[in-house]
Amino acid sequence: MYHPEIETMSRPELEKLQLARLQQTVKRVYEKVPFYKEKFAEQGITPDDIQSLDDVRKLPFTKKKDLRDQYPFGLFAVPMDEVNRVHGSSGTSGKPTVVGYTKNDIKNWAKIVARGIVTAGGRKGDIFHNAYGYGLFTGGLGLHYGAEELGVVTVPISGGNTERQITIINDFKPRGICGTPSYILNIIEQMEKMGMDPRETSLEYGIFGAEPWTEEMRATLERKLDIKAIDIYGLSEVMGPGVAIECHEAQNGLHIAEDHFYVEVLNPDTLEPVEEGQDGELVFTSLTKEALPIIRYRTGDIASITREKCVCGRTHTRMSRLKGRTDDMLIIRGVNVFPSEIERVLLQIEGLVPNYQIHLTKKGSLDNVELHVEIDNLLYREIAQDLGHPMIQKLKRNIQHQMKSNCLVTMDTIINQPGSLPRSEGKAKRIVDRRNAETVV
Ligand code: DLL
Repeated sequence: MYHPEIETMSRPELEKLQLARLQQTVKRVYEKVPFYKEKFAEQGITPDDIQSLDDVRKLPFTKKKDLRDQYPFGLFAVPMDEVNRVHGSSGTSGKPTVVGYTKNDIKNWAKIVARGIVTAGGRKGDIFHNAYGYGLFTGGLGLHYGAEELGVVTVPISGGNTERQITIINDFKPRGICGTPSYILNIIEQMEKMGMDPRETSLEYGIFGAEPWTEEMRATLERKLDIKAIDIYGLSEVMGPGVAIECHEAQNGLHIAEDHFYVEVLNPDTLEPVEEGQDGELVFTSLTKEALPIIRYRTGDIASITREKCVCGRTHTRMSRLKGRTDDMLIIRGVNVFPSEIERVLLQIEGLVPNYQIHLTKKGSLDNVELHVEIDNLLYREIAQDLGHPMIQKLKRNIQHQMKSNCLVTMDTIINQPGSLPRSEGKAKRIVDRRNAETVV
């Protein structure tokens, strides 16, 4: 372990630390951020009302919209000459949400990520291939500073230029790799195209996240690369990568860095806490951040938590793999479907590459799902160009049948030729919403 004394702290000790840090954070935002001062006044509270961790529930929520409304720096709690770096997450509305870090924030973040890399099975001296995008996105620099803090040989390759990535992997022989699962798949596919066996690389572990992925995707990545695939979670508003990460010992839930983040799991409709083990929306309060402390940030991410003992010996609460987001649930003719369920089923069907898109269209006045999949050139080499071939038609019927019986919705399946769906270099775009653009009759 990287910080054994913190990672194995008893719950009462940890809670004591959390309360002290929470009180500091609450005081900081109350004094330094007018937005929070107003919100506290609306709720009729002052920092003195926070006397126990349960008192968190008296505090106001923060939403993505609040960051947008305060664009770019309105929620910062320090003067600009103390801000050392900014990051942003790309928004659909054009402008990113901007987050800021003091020198201390960057130091803490690096330590959290260093701890995370060790939790994932990395160690000092490893060669570490960082294929997360460098830039405003927190992935590249977040992992980079953590890797340097730990003392691994950090290869800042960023995303893209896949052939060069492969040359570097072959030549530098990294033990660890990180990137989005969809981009790593893209690298694997390119290796296969070049006649390489991806299982033959020096890689032993991968740290994957920043986008939804399933256990089935994990199995595919582990099998194809012969590595251990570790799930890492985070979001810019709360810090960036490293808010939680799986341990390589159990690969069963992501340990939340609870000395820095206080987690709640709430029913997104009633905003009441759900029972341990039940799914709900993750809500985080930062405990140590200086430039952008955040109170009860509603992530929109759905997961459950457990405080059961973990085989690795760490005591920090584990969150489940993300089940989805409150805003990505599809309602198709009255049936609720999460995209992750579609991925789960698709990846079990032989003959497809693990790359797909879900297109939402209109059929008359009803929402309709078109599932775009791609056949595996390795399995269907002879007939891959002939999409009318009886074997491919049989595959299509099988997909439709599996979807109907697992997701309870009929989905039009469009089989595409090998290599024709877009490949990801960062976060994959799995959902294409064409509902307002056209009407398919
Ligand atoms: O994606 C931070 C990050 C970078 C995490 C690298 C892990 C690795 P944002 O761009 O702000 O930050 O996007 C945050 O991405 O609210 C989730 O919906 C999603 N997400 C992040 N990690 C995972 C994961 C980074 N492991 C949003 N599984 C979050 C599923 C994830 N979704």
